[in-house]
Amino acid sequence: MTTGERAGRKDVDRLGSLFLLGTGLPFYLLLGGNGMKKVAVIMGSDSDWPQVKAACEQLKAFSIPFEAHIMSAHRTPETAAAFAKGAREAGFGVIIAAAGMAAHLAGAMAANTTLPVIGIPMKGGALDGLDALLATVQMPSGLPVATVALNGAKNAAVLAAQILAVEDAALAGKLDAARADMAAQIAGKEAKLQAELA
Ligand code: RP5
Repeated sequence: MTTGERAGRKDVDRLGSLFLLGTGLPFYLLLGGNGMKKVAVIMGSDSDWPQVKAACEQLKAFSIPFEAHIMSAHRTPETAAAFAKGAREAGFGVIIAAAGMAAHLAGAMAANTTLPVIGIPMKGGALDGLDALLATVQMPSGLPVATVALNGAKNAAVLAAQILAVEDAALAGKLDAARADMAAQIAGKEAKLQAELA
């Protein structure tokens, strides 16, 4: 295991400790949740965590309650299917699923729930993620997976927030504020460029 993988594993362990602290009310208080639906962040391996943690950071920034778990469409198929089948009942509103190579995790989640599923194809392996991208995005008709870019963990979290914000005006306000921040940053960069050209 590389140093990066070890660091990622520690973060996953710390997240695991958070879940132990409270699967109910204390967990919501800890992450600033307000009763809104939770987001599930599922990854196929701990080797995905260094990239996937950006989704968790973005969810935290929006104060969206979430759980992160490692489960695999191939290595732990029963666990993954059971999680997806019980996700709505467990209070989840969106599932994010990240996997690389023969990336069937998001599709396996979608096969077992009608909650919206967002797939993150992970870069890596002999084909450097093209295989994961196609496996995640090319779902059969009637079973969609909303697929973000390779390693697009942050966008997966933003899309999950946008889905939850359909019924949550406060969260919609946070999304508007984030857009305004982005526009202000671009305006600053444009001003800097024009100053340099003048
Ligand atoms: C996928 O295989 C995982 O999601 C990961 O992206 C990839 C490699 O997994 P490890 O061999 O590093 O556990 O299932």
